[in-house]
Amino acid sequence: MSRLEQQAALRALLGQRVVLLDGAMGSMIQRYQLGEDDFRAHPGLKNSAVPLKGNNDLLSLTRPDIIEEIHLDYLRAGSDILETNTFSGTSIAQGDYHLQSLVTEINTAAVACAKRAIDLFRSENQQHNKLQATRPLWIAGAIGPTNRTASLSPDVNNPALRNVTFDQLYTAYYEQAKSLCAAGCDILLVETIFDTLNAKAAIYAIESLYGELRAAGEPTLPLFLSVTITDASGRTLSGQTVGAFWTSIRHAAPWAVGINCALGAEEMRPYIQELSDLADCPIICYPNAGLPNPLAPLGYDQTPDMFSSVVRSFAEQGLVNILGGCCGTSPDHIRALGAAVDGAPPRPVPQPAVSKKGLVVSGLEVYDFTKNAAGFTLIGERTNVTGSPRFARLIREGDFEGALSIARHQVETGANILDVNFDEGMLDGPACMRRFLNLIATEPDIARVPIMIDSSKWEVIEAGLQSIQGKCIVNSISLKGGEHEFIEQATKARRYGACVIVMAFDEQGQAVTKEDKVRICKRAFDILTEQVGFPPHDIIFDANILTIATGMEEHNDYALNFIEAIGEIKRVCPGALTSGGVSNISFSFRGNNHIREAMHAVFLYHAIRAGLDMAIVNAGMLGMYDDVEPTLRNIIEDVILNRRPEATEELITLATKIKTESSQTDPAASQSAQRASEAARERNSWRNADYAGRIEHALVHGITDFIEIDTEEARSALGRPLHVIEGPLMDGMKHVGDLFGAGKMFLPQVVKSARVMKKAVAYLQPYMERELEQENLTQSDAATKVRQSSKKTFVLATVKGDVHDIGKNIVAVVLRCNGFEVIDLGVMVPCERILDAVREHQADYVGLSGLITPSLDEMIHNAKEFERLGLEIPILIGGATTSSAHTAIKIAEHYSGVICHVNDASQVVAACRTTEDETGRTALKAKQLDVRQRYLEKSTDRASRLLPLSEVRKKDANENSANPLLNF
Ligand code: THG
Repeated sequence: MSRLEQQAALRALLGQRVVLLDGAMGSMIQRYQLGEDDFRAHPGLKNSAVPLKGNNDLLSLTRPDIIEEIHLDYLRAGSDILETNTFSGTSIAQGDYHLQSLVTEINTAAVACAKRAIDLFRSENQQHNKLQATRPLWIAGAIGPTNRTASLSPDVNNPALRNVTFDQLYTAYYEQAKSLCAAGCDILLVETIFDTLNAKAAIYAIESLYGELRAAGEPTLPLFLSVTITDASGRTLSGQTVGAFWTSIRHAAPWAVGINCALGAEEMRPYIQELSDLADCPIICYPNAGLPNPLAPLGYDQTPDMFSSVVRSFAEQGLVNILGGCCGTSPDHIRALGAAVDGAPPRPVPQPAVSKKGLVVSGLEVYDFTKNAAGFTLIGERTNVTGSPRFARLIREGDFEGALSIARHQVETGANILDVNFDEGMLDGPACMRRFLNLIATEPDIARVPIMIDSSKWEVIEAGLQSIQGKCIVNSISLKGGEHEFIEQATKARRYGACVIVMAFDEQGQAVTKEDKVRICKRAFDILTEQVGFPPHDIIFDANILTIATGMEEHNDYALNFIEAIGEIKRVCPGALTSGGVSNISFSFRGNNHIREAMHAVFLYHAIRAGLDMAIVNAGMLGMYDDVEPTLRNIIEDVILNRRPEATEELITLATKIKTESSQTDPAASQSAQRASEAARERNSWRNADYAGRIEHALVHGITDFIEIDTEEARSALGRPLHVIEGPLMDGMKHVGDLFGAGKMFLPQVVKSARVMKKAVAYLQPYMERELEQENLTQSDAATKVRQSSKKTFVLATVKGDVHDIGKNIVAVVLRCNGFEVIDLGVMVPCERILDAVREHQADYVGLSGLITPSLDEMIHNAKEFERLGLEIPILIGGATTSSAHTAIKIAEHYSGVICHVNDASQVVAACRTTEDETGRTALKAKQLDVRQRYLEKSTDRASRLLPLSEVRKKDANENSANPLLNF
């Protein structure tokens, strides 16, 4: 079959029944119990300096027989679509093994394995089962998320930092997608998306590739996108809701969109429901077999029957079109799934409903223009170096954190969207844009809203587009530089998934008359919809709000021209929206905010009635038409609508009068100023609580402003700095942990809490050191003097064979925030290096992290080595597949020192405390012994009655585990 026939067959099948994907690759590979040699069986790999075991993508080159066999097993189980063994097939992921140069080979070999499996499957059925031998099958090239996030900072002290750029991701995704396409797969599947900005880079890369294919007259491939919802709050790792994710990637026009991996099928249900309600394309869903459980025979909680009965209900409810399994699933799961959904109708793919055709943008959350109750959208203007002297000063002085507070204030006072502008000669525009947007991304109460990237320089806009995971608004493009440039910029904006503001400019300059405004907008509209493929609702026209009441007669019609153009533009450009920069109108009255606010209120009243959809305004300073004093309002109305030529003169006279009066009376008399100060009072009411309440509020809301004052108050009340840490600070963090666990906070918020904690501990640090000095002086004991610092040292490592470190890095952050000295040895750390570091740094604790199941064995090996060498240091165990049961049963027995499992990063400090004192240690050891004994009793029982030993031995593993972040 040709590619196009393959695609037609897929569409047809999607209309007939639920299509079956395969299950996990990693778990199956684990059953073969491969060793380092298996991963090196290739000329280029023999002498690798890094251990390669665990780099499963290599097996397509070194043990293609195994990969083929696994694919074949899935085909026999009924899979319609095979996923290639290329989850880590980008130069970024392979970089961990110094194997960037093998990317093309790895992807090519992986597709070949899937193809050979299909050939084998067809030939084994050729004789006896024609139906099986001829059923259509597809190969989906799997593209994982890489192990870096473009929207999160790897360093809590530097929230603007990123360890990967959009360009780097673009290059890596492009290379992988190109290899997969060239090798002949049928579908591209960008999966396990934990950061939408990563996915947007993948989409951009794939779109570039498809552009080349189209130019060469070749067909493109269907694109599937699958996100993973890691937080109990229903958010992605980088903090987006399901709706915000869909809004951010919708421009890719995926063939299918869905959810995979994460917490297990049952927990996924509300999010699949949500996505199914939104998406006008097929839904793909492949959950884990429940939660990782290294003690379960297959490494995960759910048996094929349990798994398929939950997932079947998705099909019964009409929520899904493509079903399969992620971590912990096997051909048996897929076989059971196939039987369970046999005969179930596929979800009917909805046509985009009329109401869904409006403009929707997103930050961490969705902003739907059609659902705005006010019927009008406010865009905050103050984060603009030319529009706010204060913002400009903060940026010039490099105080980006201070500048953030302006953004926050705009959101708090009602901005639905933020306009961000760095167009000033002395600034490095792209760098400022990147840095500021990176900072915003780490502030969930600001990042909640969508961003409007405001610049007259395309390179600044592009820097902005590469820094935002949500769907943003480009402000602006125009025909000023001719059609070629216009089309080029619009095409790029679209590839980044943004909508655009089009200014009513053309090659001749800015449109002033109503006719020119309408004509230019219509010309732009036709180009965008017909040549660039822009949906009309993603186009916003700005017909130029120009300054009136300047004293020049030819300016008197400016406001009226704008207002009258609005309705006409919307009539000739159906579906498009309109916007404008309202504060421009009143520049003649600079310094007289009373008059300016009144002008804005009156102007907006008329513009909104004419159909204006949104405006760039000073969000906290908007008055209401009805509140404007009637005499003033009348004159302003005359000026705006140009009803009387002498009105401008009268307004100027009145303005002078009002200005003198107001400078004599209360300068804050304006109503909006009053409202703003009320809002400020409301915002600060938490300051009335006692210090513990205030500390808790600051931690939960991530507010650093007062934490030192409150910590000091707690210190003087409680006497000792340690009491503050162990009391109100730990209580607050516990509350944060509880909220996180309950899904009421999401990760970027927790990271902010950690920053508040860090500031408090840093404040207390000198007091703790002083206490220690005094102790030393009074005791004059040589041994106590040795330890000048109260800092405890923690050696942390992801164990050999494992490259996952997102969770481990968060643990490091939490520890550092709590005053620990952290020696982070990185990933794939052999036991000897951990031992060396423990000795060299005289460590107080060691933390072993791992995400994939084989790491559990490596941890056991570490424990044995520590024991052999007579160490007694507490060992902390963490990572997605680890558990307190596994730690108790399989690891603890090999070590006489204490070994403690840590469930998530928020608990690491508490775990350290447990291991510190004798009672905690004894209790923990007793509990572990009890768990171990009960398990032994049960399993001897079970082994003799239920399971063949071979089954028990087969342990499951997986690369893309359940929840890389909550665990470390
Ligand atoms: N259309 C589009 N984008 C725009 C504009 C537009 N972006 C910029 C601008 N115009 C809209 N933003 C502002 C921001 C601030 C002001 C005006 C427009 C403003 N600032 C006060 C001043 O300069 O007098 C600041 C005074 C102060 O804070 O002391 O008026 O039209 N698409």
